[in-house]
Amino acid sequence: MKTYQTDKIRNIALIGSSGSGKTTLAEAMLLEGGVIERKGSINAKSTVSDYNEIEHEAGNSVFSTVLYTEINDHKINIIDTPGADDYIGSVSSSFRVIDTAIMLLHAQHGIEVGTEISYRNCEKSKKPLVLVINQLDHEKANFEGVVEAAKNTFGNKVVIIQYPIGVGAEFKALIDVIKMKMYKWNAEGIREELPIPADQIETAEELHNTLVEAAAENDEKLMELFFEKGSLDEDEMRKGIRAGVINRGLYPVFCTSAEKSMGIKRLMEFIVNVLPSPDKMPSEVTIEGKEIPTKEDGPASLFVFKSATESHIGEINYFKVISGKITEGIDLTNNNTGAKERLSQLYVVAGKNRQKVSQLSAGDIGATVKLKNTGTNDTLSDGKTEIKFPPIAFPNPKYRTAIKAVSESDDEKLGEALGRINQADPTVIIEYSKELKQILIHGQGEYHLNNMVKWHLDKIYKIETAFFPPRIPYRETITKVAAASYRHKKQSGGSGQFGEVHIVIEPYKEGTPDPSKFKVEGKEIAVSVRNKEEHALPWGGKLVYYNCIVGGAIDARFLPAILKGIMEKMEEGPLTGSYARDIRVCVYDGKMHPVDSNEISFRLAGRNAFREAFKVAGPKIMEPIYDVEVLVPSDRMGDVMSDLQGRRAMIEGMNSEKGFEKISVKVPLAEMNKYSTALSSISGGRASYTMKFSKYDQVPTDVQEKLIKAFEEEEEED
Ligand SMILES: Nc1nc2c(ncn2[C@@H]2O[C@H](COP(=O)(O)OP(=O)(O)O)[C@@H](O)[C@H]2O)c(=O)[nH]1
Ligand SMILES: [Mg+2]
Repeated sequence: MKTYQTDKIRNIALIGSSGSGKTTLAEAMLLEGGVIERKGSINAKSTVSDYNEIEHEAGNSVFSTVLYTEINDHKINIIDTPGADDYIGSVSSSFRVIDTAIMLLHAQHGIEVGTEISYRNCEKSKKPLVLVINQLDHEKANFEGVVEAAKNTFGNKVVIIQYPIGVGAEFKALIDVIKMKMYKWNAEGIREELPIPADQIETAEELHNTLVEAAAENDEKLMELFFEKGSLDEDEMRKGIRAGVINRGLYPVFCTSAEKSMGIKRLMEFIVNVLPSPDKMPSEVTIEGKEIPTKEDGPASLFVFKSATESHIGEINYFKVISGKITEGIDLTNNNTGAKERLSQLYVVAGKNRQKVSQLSAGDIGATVKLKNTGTNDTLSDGKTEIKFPPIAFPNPKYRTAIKAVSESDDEKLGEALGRINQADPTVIIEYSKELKQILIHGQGEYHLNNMVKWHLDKIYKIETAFFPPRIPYRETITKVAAASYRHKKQSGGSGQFGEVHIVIEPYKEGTPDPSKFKVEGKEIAVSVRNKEEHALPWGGKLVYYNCIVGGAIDARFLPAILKGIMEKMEEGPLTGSYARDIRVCVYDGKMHPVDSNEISFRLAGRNAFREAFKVAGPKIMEPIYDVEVLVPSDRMGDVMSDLQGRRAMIEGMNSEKGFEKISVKVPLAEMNKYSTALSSISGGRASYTMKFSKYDQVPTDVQEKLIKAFEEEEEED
């Protein structure tokens, strides 16, 4: 494998909805470049890109796959991304290292939800975009319809570079309005370059002129030239198109049939002739804000964007060279973990195929193995420069499940396996919840966790696990003032235990003045505050603790013990065992025994007094509420809305955007269990959603009663 200099490298990602043909297109590009000799197929489970067993079972891409191909002395690094929303994580990391996104549109379906999602990701990343209308050999292909829909969705940045002559079984040729040539495939699939036939000249010229104008618009000098000459030559057009693509003012449209390898070579030529090399794009910026130019003669640095454990090689790290040259055997420092790493083997990777290389230049993408302590998001550089590049921004999780090993003896193994799965896919987040007493895994959808994670645990790590619905992190609080006293007394042989406390509790609200008297059930209790402690609780909200003891009824040294007892109950609320929050407690009286009083007695007295008071203080259960945003095709709007209403959703707003409705709602977490699956079945997989924690709110009375009852039953069982 030869080494490529920075200006001979192009980095692209294939994005777009599931089924549009990304993996098949990648395969066709590898074949065209001679990287593979025969073309695999999705149906025969033999593509280079979908090489994981899980992808064979699923029938589509689950991971982003790094691939490369070669054409005209250039190397094209391709990242084939999965279309399904569940696997969005690897799309985020791909965007981090590529320079241009190539978005496939299915020639029959045009703009799908997956297209919309891909487009939004692309906009966020501010990367240039090229459109490819694929499956033009499909019997229901509709080129004009798809272009029209694309213009409606993406605006008039959409500019045709190629159009097909005939679609479906008739798709045998396309006309290219940069080259002003016709490409025709004969019965053997061999491409011929022909002049544009007479009946197409008018259309081709019209489109050519539109393209020339669009190209000229991006460069003042070209614009002047265009006015002078009335046209631009091929080189001038390329220059204008490149400028337009880079500043995202132009989305050129190409035509392919990935399945039949039509239009592939021309697309690859465009990628190397017109699309930017890594050094033409904005430089990477370190966390400290320092620009690192993509140059071969700079200091060696690289960024790890993916790490995975693969069956035959173990751990493999995929990286992009940010600056300088990475040579075989180079010694680098991992600036995130401090590890000194020797990169004794360098590879370029095409899915399951790997090729050793001796050097990779700035801007190139490669892989290495056997590093000691390096993973996704780490920056490695030569000792002289201690730089760190910002981590990849992964989307918030929106689906969670509890998990446990069927056999307790596998607990440790499970922990390790989950750690590795998180390394390979950082959108799988592992949480050991002390509060819920469960291991939770968070991810992007039911499929993501119940299938992808489960599959790895079963097949790779061989751990039998059970998945079940996670508990909801409820909170408890009170709504009115209440008083209680409790005497803890125990006489057993020698020394006994004695402690008595009298307390008043009331709801805590930010900014209310300290108490001087309470009215409890008609009685008035006057207090004077001697000491105040304000505790911000680790689970949110506050506990304010007042010492209002008069006349030394209880020694000050016992007050921490009383607080400890109260905290124990705050950690395990009286209604459902959930955390309590936002309460003021005032200890105003009590009794001591000269011999028997000790810390444990006051801890227990405090705990029990608090529990008694809590029960009569109008206790309420609070539940987490999430902001949920659903993107749904207009024709499925009604079904999605009525489903949401069944989930106690509060509608916050609705917006129409280009055939889609964006619904913003607040929904209790307890009602979001399996939402991704439900939404998918209501919308035929055409909707998507995001969710984010918003606040805690009181649950309705009927729900509260159910929860208390369930907790009591659970307690009895224990
Ligand atoms: N007829 C036709 N089928 C295609 C074409 N490209 C892909 N396919 C088929 O469409 C299905 C989805 O393709 P795949 O490459 O997995 O799509 P991806 O999800 O975007 O990666 C597979 O069955 C392919 O064989 C094409 O250009 N024409
Ligand atoms: Mg795929």
